This record gives sequence, C-alpha cells and structure tokens, in this order.
Amino acid sequence: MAYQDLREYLQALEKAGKLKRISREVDKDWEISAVARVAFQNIPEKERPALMFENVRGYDIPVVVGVLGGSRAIYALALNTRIEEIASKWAQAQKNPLDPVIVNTGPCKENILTGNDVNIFQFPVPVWTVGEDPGPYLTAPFVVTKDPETGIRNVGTYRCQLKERDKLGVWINFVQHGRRHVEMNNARNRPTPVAIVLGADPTVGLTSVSRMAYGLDEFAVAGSLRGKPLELVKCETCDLEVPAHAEIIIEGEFLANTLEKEGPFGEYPGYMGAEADSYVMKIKCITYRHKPIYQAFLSQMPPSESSCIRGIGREMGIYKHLVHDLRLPVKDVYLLESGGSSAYLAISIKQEHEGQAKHVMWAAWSVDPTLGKFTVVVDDDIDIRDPFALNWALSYRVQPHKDVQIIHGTPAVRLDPSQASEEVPQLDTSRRLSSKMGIDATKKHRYPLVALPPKEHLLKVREQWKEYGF
Ligand SMILES: Cc1cc2nc3c(=O)[nH]c(=O)nc-3n(C[C@H](O)[C@H](O)[C@H](O)COP(=O)(O)O)c2cc1C
Ligand SMILES: [Mn+2]
Repeated sequence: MAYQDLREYLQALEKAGKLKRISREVDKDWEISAVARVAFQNIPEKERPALMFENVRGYDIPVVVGVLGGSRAIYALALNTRIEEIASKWAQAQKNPLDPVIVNTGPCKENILTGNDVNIFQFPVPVWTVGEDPGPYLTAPFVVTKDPETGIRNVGTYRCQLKERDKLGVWINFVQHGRRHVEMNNARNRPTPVAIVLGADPTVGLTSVSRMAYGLDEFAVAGSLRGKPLELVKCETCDLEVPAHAEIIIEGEFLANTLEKEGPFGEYPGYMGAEADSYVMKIKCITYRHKPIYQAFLSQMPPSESSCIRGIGREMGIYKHLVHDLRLPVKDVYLLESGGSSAYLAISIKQEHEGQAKHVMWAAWSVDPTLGKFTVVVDDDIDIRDPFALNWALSYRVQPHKDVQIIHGTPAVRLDPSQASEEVPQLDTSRRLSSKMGIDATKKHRYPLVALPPKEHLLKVREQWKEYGF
C-alpha cells in the first residue's frame, strides 16, 4: 500500500517503533544538528530511530530528520518492503516507471504566499555545521526542473543556502541533471523555472537522491516504487508540477547566467566542502499545508542519513547493471559508509574465469565513474559488509605488484578533500580529475584450506553455547 504523504509515513514509522519524538524545546540553529549527530553516534544502526523535534524554539513547525535514512530498516520501511527486497524493488521500479497523474488541487495549496509575503525564514531550517556553514541550509530539497527541449521532468536533491527571504544559493555539481537544464537555458540567456518540494511521500525523496538515467522522470519511478501514480498539482507561478500532498513547495527560477558565492558547507565526506559559485534561485511563491512538517536530511560526517540513502541507491544502480544488464556473477555490492558511500566500493563475485574481477570493476566504474576510488573485488565467501572479513581478504588474497591497478585521469568527486587544498573552489578545473585503485582480491590459484575447526564442531558448540557457562 502506498503512503499518501509524509504524515501517513510518519505514522507507519511510529507504529514500527522507528520514530522518536523529542518534545523538549530545541534551538534550530545549533541543537537539532548536535542531537541528530549524537543519535547517529550513540545508537547502533539497527536500533536507530528517525527523529521528530516537536518543539522548535520560536516556531510552531516540527522538524523531522532521519525519516528516510536513519538506518537500512527505515529505508526499507520507506519503500514499504523488507531489507532483502530493496534491490529488486528498485530494479523493478526503474524498469516499469508509473507516470504521475495531474489533479486539480491538493493540500499543498492550503496556504499560498506570493510577493512580499514570501519568506523562507518562516520555516525552522537548521544550521548544520555550526560556526562553519554561513547559515541555514535546506538539506532535503527535492528540486524539480524540466528539460527545456523535451519538457521531461527531473527531480534531484541539491543543497540550498538560505540567503534572503526570497533568495537561495543552490549548488548543483557538474554531473547532475538539474545542472544540465540550467545550462541549456543559460545558453539561451533564459531563467530556469524551478520548484522545490519539502516533505513528501518517502518515494519522492528516495528517487530525488538516487541517480537515474537522464530523461527518466523521478516522479514516475516514485510512482512505481509506491505502486500507485503520484498525484501532482500545477505550480502557481510556473509550468512545473509537484506532489499534491507535499508539505511545502517553493516556486521560483534560477536566474539566467548568474552565479554567486555559496557555502562553505559541511559535506558528506565528513569535511567542510569549499565555497562555490552557485546558482541563484529567486523565490516567487511558497505554498504549504496547514501545520506543515519540515523534513531535513542529516549529512556531514558519516555515518549519516546521507551516507545511508546515497549508499543504498547507488549500490542498487551498480548491482542492477552488473547483474541484470551484464549477467555478471555478482553476489553483493557495498559502498562503505566510512567512505561516505562514495570512495570505497566492495563487490563480491562467484568468479567464472580468470580476469573476470577486472571486468566487474570496469563495469562498476562505468555506471558512475566518480564512485569507487578504491574498488575491491572479492570471492563470494567474503561478507563485504563485514569490515573484518573484507580486510582479511585484502590481507591474504592480494599481491600488490600483481593484483592492484591504478587508473589515471578519472572523473573526480569534487568534495573529496584529498583532491585539492581547501582554498581551491568547488568548480575549479583542478578538481575534475582523480584516479582509481582497483584491487582484485579474489583467489587467483588454488588456496590452502582455511584454518578453522570443522563446521559441525562449531555448529555443535554454538548450539550448546550456554552450557559452557557463557
Ligand atoms: C543529503 C544529500 C545532499 C545532496 N546534496 C547535493 C548537492 O548539494 N549538490 C549536488 O549536486 N548533489 C547533491 N546530492 C546528490 C544528488 O542528490 C544525487 O546525485 C541525485 O542523483 C541528483 O539527481 P539528478 O541525477 O536527477 O541530477 C545530495 C544527495 C544527498 C543524499
Ligand atoms: Mn535525474
């Protein structure tokens, strides 16, 4: 069954014991970030709840954090599925998108503000890396634009700095689809109509942060994920459509050929991301539901909500390509959260012939050439989600002079601070190229037997473990 909106989904989270309501008054300018951080540091992933700050000083709007990526279990709930089914659910949805339907009106139109009434500061938007970020940031904006030639919609999540009551700075990196739209319009010196969705049915956010093929409408994939077309309404001031049941919609345009300083911003590798020359969004209209709920993602230092949701989405994309398109014998794909779900990729395979591990690496890099700066391919007896097992494979199935390849001049993750020093701006060309290390950690020849007691002995001892007095 599809969740109709964020509210219905929050009820489901609560029922599953995965929503922690915090009724104590909190300050949005330092405390929400710190409480969310301590929750991610203190509570083991399996038990971690989403957070609802019900009492934000100076506002009567609650803030929710971690509702899509507090943990893998929460992510599965957002998709209304089990952890083991996440991959196939994504693969199915991308293969069979379900177009949204346009309806006349919806709750997101309950309040409509235009002209001088527009004020983005009326919402409790937190400051994340206090003392370093220049101000509050929207971290869970679902940014809707259209290809000016085909009219095909795109939805992506790009950080937004609150600058003035009607002005945002939006950083969209060079591979993103939203950027393509802005640049197509810039070439004609035209502004780009844009609508930002804040708080919606969870499939909207999950598709917004996951990379799809260009031209695939994220709202259609969301429809397929939820098993029911999304209902969209027309924007008030531009030719875009947004989810009718969204909490808050910010309408406006990216000014043509206009860049302004934005950032620095605490980013997902766990470091400050440099200041950037970013797009400028002029806000023309804000619509919202009665008693809106403000949704944010926790990013910055991993593990975070960002590393959880980006990791799962990207692993799925790579897994689908390797297994469904190329029929490679891949068992599991994992972007380690310590690598910000970007830098460090591990893949396990049941190797059919020599050299296949290399094929797997190249194929994985072809899905997204910025991912997997370190890519390790292991045999299927290794659980790549267990760092101990992964490091054991690296330790004794690799000869560096034979099994490691370094590839130069690959597209870079510009937020990787090893790429350039802090003073170099995000869009500087020196940040464009990186390199990769591919490590074939599969067994390349016959191996000695593993030095462990026989399986049946271990099983027996496990069964009667208590009898040993533990
Ligand atoms: C919490 C979070 C914040 C993100 N912030 C940005 C950002 O500021 N700029 C950016 O280009 N991508 C950002 N991303 C990544 C994009 O959302 C992601 O690559 C998405 O696929 C972009 O959509 P698109 O491929 O349709 O452009 C962020 C992802 C997450 C999960
Ligand atoms: Mn896209």
